[in-house]
Amino acid sequence: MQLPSLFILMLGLALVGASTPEPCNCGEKVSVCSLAAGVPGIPGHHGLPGNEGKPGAKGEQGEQGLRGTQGIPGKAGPSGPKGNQGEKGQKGDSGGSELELLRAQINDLQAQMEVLHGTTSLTQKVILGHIFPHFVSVGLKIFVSKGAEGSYENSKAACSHLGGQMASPRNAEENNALSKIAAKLGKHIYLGMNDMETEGAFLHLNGERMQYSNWAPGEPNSEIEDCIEMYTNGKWNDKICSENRLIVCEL
Ligand code: MMA
Ligand code: CA
Repeated sequence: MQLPSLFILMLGLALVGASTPEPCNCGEKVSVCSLAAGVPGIPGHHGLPGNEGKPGAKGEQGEQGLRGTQGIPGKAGPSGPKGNQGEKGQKGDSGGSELELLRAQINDLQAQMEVLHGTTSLTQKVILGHIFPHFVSVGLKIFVSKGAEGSYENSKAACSHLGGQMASPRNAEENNALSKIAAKLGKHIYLGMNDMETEGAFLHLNGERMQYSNWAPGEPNSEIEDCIEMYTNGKWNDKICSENRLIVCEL
């Protein structure tokens, strides 16, 4: 070791020995304390992910899927030996095998849709029947009732609470379907339409002008009767809105 280096080392050692370390009061002198204790190192990196877990138990076998659609035709086989020439045939229909294939696939889809429609309408009946002891389905509409009664405003609130609205038949088919519930329970039903705003101008709940009606003879006959009740025979009568009538909603 050369002399200047040795000198520097000696000087360094003397300085370290001379400094009496201060008592550590970390609350007040953070920088001094951390110097005395050594600067903390940079946190290490995250470890690598652990090994993969064991595979879970095998699940139960699922139900059989729906029948698939017809596949595209396979490749043509090798040609056979040449046959004798036949008689000339009649002119055939235009279009090729691709069109026939599409037709077959559409037929397939139609058959599958019929099966699906059957199962969904059955499921709907089972589920709806549990919630609503009285219901009738007509086109895309379903009239439902739990058998409870209420005023026009009560019924309106109850039906919107269900996510539907008061029964509002818009044609003879719907009116006939709804009348079956009235007849079965022997009760009158308030319909959704009313002429509260303008006497004689019956409106639907969405504000549309009423197009279809099935008034009983002589009805509507009163300015103070702003609501409509359906009789058990399906005919309509304008009626005050505060009576209690069978609550039937449409979904
Ligand atoms: C009669 C008839 C109706 C009217 C009710 C009121 C029973 O039917 O006049 O048009 O709405 O009375 O209760
Ligand atoms: Ca009336």
